[in-house]
Amino acid sequence: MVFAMLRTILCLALLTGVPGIAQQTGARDSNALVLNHVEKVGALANGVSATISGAAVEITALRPDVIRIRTGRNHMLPEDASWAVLPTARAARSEVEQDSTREAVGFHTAVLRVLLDRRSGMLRVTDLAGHLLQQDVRPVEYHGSSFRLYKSMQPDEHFFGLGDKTGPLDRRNQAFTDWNTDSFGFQESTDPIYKSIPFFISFNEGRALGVLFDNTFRSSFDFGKESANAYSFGAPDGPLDYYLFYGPTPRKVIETYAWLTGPTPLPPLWTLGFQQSRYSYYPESRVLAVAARLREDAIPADALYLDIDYQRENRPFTVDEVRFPHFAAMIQQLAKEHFHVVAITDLHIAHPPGAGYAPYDTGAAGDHFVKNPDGSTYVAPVWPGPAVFPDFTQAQTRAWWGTLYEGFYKDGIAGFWNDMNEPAVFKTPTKTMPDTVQHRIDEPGFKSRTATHLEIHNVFGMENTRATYEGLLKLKPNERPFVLTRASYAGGQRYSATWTGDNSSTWNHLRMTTPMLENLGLSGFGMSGADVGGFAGTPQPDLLTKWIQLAAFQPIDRDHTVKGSGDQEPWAHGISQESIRRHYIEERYRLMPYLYTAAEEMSRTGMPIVRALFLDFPNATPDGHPLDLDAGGEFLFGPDLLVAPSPYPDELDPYEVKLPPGDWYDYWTGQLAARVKSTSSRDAEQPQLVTPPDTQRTQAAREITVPPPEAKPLMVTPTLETLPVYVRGGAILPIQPLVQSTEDRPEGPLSLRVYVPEDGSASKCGGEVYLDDGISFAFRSGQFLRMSSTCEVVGNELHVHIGRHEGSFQPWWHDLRVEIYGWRSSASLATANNKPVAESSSGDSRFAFTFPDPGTGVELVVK
Ligand code: NBV
Repeated sequence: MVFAMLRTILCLALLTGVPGIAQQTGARDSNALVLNHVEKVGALANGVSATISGAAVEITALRPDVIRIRTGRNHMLPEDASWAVLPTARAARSEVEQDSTREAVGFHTAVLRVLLDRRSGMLRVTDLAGHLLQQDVRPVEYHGSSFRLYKSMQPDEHFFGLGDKTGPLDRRNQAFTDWNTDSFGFQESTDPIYKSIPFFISFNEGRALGVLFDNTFRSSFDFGKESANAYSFGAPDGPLDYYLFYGPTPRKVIETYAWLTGPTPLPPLWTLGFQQSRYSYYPESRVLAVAARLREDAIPADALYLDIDYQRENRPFTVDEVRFPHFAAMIQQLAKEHFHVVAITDLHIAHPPGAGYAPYDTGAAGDHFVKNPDGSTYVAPVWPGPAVFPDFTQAQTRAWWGTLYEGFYKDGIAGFWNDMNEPAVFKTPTKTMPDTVQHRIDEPGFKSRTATHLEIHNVFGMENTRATYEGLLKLKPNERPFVLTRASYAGGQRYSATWTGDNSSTWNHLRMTTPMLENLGLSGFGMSGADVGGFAGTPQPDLLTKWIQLAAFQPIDRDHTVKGSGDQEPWAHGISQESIRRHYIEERYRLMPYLYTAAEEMSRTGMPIVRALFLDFPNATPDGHPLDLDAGGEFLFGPDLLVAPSPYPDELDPYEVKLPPGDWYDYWTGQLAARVKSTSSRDAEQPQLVTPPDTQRTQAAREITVPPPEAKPLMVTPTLETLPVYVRGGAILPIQPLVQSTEDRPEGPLSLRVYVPEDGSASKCGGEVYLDDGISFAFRSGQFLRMSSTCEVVGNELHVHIGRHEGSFQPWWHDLRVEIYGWRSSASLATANNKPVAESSSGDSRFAFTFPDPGTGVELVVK
């Protein structure tokens, strides 16, 4: 005790020697501690340890490109524990070379150099070429349990991530708080909202660094709002524990984040279909009528949602048998029509003791509910009235929660929706539990202990979804669970897909959808969507149409709306609107092989389906700034499609589309839309548009003279019917015949659309298709199909090499139809494995050849 006091006095004395810090930390704060005096250092095989101003510090390399920094007051490192980071990643070790000198303590790996200045305690991280990646601008400061880290911010440094927080894609000049919050009616500046994902990417001069600040308390981030040349993050309590991981490409950072926190699992195929929801469809006859209308109107669809009104008195895991007298039969009926039903199962369990309500009775018997500080059960009002809340941070409580799904899962409900799990509580100004509520922790790495709600709040939703996911897995071990959540934390993508919560039926919310989904994707949640048409309010007809168009290119495509709003199904507002909407939903189904292949890539690498442009094109500008900053609401959908909605969707004024370097084809017409040249041989190149689409519309790519006389911007004039989509030259897109549900077997060939790249080289032309049964884990034991293709211009010939089928899964197709775009118009002769094939059709912009797929590979040569 005396020792601690002396140390504090010593620290305060030292403060006076550091200009500026004394005022900022408040010299009268007896609990303040500035980590500016390196007292002891030790070399570790994988890093360094130090004592700085009485605090224990450990900096270690998990891999050559990943370092972890942990600090704790009073000579004690925080627990080596995490809800976010996988135990395998935390246990990883990489040997380092020590670099300590008289001035600095540090080490380097094969990728990174880490230096801790002995005089100031400040940390500097560079790559081995000396590029600055992160640098403290002030020593770490504690005030009691709270602390904050200040890092220098470069003039052109940009920040991405933090999940679906509102505002522009780039987080620079803004500040955010992580505190999961039920935010009905949120707007563009509302913060915090539902999720806390304390992970961001710094992107500076084309180099990306990932930062995961693994602290579940009410953390906050400031990206240059407080100070023009610093960004900062901190928390009021909890561990100072963060990970830095280097790209330099943003793709690498994303892949490393997936290594640290786990990728999104491969979703069931049906979850990529169109989903129709409302708060709430009831009674039973209405649900069946919606299903029937979707089929009658030939609007492809895969899922229907049951919101809270299917339950008896809003009690989770019950069914209102007056509204749904034949619940199980209804689900089976819908299954026959190839609809999957997703049911909401909120976490708040009704609290009617002695009423024979099994979820409460079994939960109370097992002591599974969170408590007040005096040991009594915490009871608070939510949908069912007085409710209790499972203690999801305990393994045995999660196991019990999982058993509650048994009946519904057996009835055939295909997916489950975990809403209100911030957790939302009614009739309280904080909209959640009191800070003092007690949670019990039972988790490897953590001591078994109780924690207050302040620590658990932000992971409560994620642990709710974990309990659901793991419970479903236990009930049907060979079926991929589908869980949709509103709240979560870093790593929550392992258990659930997510949506952006209660958005509104306004044009601005349509516009906000894209940056929200892009940042979610950059933050691990690649399986995400926003309520199509908007939740609060009723969309105008054109707004719903534009929204359905955009959502056809979102990972989760779910039309959903609030109670009492006007109709929001695709047929609302008459036949002409419906037919535009149908056309886009149909296109999503044609693209299903492409979309599912992108989802499979995501499940291995973490690369999201909706991607910010800088993720795939980090060097598209001369100064390395992200191209997205110039490109309005554009985004990539999978690796090869670029969607370019109007940045002002409610206006029909022409707008400029900025495309990354390369050839870009109009997805709808197949014609070359633009050839964007890189202007220098440097890596960081300024894209320059050289092929205005209007002058070259009918010509195939290879006939275009390069360079054309002048660079004109690609201007697009929006109409209600159109959403510009471009295909990357060099892509080979897999497309299937139209179906009404992912359960229907497509009839006809698999089409491979080959978009010949300008230089025709095989290295730039390729594509893949992945397929499996869409539902089980059989793919893990080889029952999948992967087929890779490339194309190459060889003299006057185009060679399309279609790879053999890898894996044992039998596809639905027998024939392949290769469509070729951007090839000279006289082509009509082709051979497949040396046998002549007739041209099956040709149009303005394409030639097509259909032939059997032997599964062992095909060499198609077009002359
Ligand atoms: O369960 C009802 C709604 C649901 O439809 C919505 O998607 C959630 O975000 N839920 C919120 C509860 C209250 C909404 C006002």
